[in-house]
Amino acid sequence: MFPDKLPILVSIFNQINSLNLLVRNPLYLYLLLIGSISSCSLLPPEEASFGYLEIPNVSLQTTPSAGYPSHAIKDIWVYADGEDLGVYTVPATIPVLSAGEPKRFQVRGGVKVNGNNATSREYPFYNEVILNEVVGEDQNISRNINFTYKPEAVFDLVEDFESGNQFDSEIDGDAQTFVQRVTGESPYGNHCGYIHLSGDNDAIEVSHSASFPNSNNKQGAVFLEFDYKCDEKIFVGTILEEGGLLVKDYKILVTETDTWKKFYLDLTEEISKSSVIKYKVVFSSTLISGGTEANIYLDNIKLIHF
Ligand SMILES: [Ca+2]
Ligand SMILES: [Ca+2]
Repeated sequence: MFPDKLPILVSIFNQINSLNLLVRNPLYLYLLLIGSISSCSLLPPEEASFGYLEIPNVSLQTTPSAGYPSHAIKDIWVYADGEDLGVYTVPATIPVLSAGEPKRFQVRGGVKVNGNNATSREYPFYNEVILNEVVGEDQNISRNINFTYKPEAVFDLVEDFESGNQFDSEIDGDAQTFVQRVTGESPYGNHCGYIHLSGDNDAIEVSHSASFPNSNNKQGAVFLEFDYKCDEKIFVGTILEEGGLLVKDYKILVTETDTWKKFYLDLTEEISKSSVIKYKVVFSSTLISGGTEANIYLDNIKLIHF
């Protein structure tokens, strides 16, 4: 490839020697640039050699302290030797230029945040996966990706309802509405949390027992993950201790779904503030007028920061 480009390089070098002319005459610089661009485009197209890196599937592996490995990694962010190759929906086929050369691929997990399905974000708590590969010309290399949580990720809360239930802090004042552990309803293990609303017991507002000190948070990203299935809307927010006051604020409304989904709620702005002394998260739901009952299932509620 290089010998073919040599005449072009020599030509550009000769033209750069006419620097005085360039400085005096911007039109000449413009013509030179146009000429150089056209010269490059004259290279025969067969010089570009492609191979393909295929990622058919991604998974998540967790240690026991990080709970059940449920995830909703829909996309991957891919880099090769530090160069951004773009965002690809899984299963992904990534064209790789300069086939035949060893490359170091960095693959990062992308998720939809705050219910916004239009954009993907690199999830800050998943390790990137490194693949050192030589993708030959016209070759397809297939690799499944197994993500893990970063060791520096701190889990304030991992509630999988398998051996208990930390969401027992009653706020709404109606003891008949609460999170109960149920069996056989969750695809993630044997148990999940269940909220039933009906009749006069039409509202729930509930939090977990422990409040977490912000002194333990490096004030980077903070996310709440949870799996859910519900036939009534759920509000999710924070209860923050700031300046001697408890401030409750709802951040997001989660809509109904008849299949289990995973939500990634970004609480960085709310919790990673120096004014926050302690924090909790809060779930709430109210039966819409005319509704007779609501069924809300929750599992794998994880509150994570650095
Ligand atoms: Ca569970
Ligand atoms: Ca209640």
